[in-house]
Amino acid sequence: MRAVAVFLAVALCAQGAVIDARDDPSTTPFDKREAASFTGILQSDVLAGIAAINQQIYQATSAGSQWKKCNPMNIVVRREWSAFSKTEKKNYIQAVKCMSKLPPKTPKAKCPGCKNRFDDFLGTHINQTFAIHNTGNFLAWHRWFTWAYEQTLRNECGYKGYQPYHNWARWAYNPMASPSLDGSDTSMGGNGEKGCTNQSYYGIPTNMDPQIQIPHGSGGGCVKSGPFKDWPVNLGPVFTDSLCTPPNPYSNFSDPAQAGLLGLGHNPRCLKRDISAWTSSQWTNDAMVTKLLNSPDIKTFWYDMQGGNPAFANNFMGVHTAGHFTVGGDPGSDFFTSPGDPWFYFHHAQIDRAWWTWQNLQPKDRTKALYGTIVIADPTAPATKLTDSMNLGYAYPGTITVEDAMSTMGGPFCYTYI
Ligand SMILES: *[C@@H]1O[C@H](CO)[C@@H](O)[C@H](O)[C@H]1NC(C)=O
Ligand SMILES: *[C@@H]1O[C@H](CO)[C@@H](O)[C@H](O)[C@H]1NC(C)=O
Ligand SMILES: *[C@@H]1O[C@H](CO)[C@@H](O)[C@H](O)[C@H]1NC(C)=O
Ligand SMILES: [Cu+2]
Repeated sequence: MRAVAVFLAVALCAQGAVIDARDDPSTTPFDKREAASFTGILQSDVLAGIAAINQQIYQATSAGSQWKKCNPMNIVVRREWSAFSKTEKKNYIQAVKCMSKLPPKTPKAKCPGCKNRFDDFLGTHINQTFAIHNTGNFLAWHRWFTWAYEQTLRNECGYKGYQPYHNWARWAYNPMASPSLDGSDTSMGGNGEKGCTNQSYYGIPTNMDPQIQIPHGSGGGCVKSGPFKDWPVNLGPVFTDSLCTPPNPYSNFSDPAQAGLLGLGHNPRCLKRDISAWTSSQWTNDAMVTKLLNSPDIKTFWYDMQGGNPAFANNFMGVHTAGHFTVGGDPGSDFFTSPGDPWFYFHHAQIDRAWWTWQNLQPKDRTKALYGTIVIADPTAPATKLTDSMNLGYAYPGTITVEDAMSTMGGPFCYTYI
């Protein structure tokens, strides 16, 4: 238990020991409360801090054999990008670029457009899109996917650190000021140049039937500054919201010869972004994230994260879609191809952190809580089971079960968030 005590102390300090005197939230108007979050401590981070402590206590007291494999002595910590030193940032950036220079492991016949190791992950995500979004395995699969990407940065590109995340609420009112998107040489690149100006909005869920219309921001064109200005985007689109994206050579859904290849042809182009504070300020602010984390059950959490039920009605985007459309553009606006923008992994690490927080607010009841079916947005399909197997195609070897991915201290994992 001594180790736990040490961990708790560390976790408490890291969460910010100084809780400043703030206005009573119940009497502060909504907009003022939001502004206060900037200088004070985020409610969603307080919940994450409680979750970090709960998880260690739960694992120590009830997950006996697992605790021997993963405990505060060997657990690794994922941090926000703003907590990385300049050197740590440069090392991460260098490793991501390295992945784009290593040869792909996916056979050409399976993914003609996969040109590098980074594309292996993107190709897998495109190929499995209908089985991993709006499904019961959505969170588990993406937890594993993000972890496998982190492992690949470390094992194949010499990276010594861990996957950073983007704390949505912290930058919700000005995402372009976040160190991951400020365009500096220690960022993941900034906004795109002004472009795609013949398009006035991006429609959620689709341009044809928009429930929400995201106004065109100040970008839309290629990212032309920062470390990712020459970043190659090779695959997709499949379902992009950017009308300025040329079609993939394989994009005919009614051609049986293209089945299994949709979006996987070579379509080389620049990385485009249209960073949207309009989106992040409304749906990834601290109040929104805190509400999500206070979901009473997995069904509520699952729907709330992905745009409510029915999705995107009631002018509600949910943190998942809103995070993607915080960068938008191409490939960011295409839920098949979004991992073609390396910032994807910052967003999905935060998705994972939100799930981890929710789980560990009540670890006994929630660690294995599952909701959803095996087919995208199809409630009539068979329910996802803890015993269902998952794979990452050619991106990463092996299979694990959904159950293996329910805890960040179980299965192949041993990490926490600060
Ligand atoms: C906008 O311009 C792009 C070329 O930059 C073109 O491909 C696209 O079809 C245009 N969209 C509309 C709605 O006119
Ligand atoms: C898509 O494939 C179908 C079936 O092969 C074919 O009839 C159709 O013409 C194709 N559409 C386009 C736009 O090429
Ligand atoms: C796509 O999925 C199918 C079916 O699971 C699999 O056979 C194929 O190898 C996958 N292709 C890629 C590029 O991962
Ligand atoms: Cu995804």
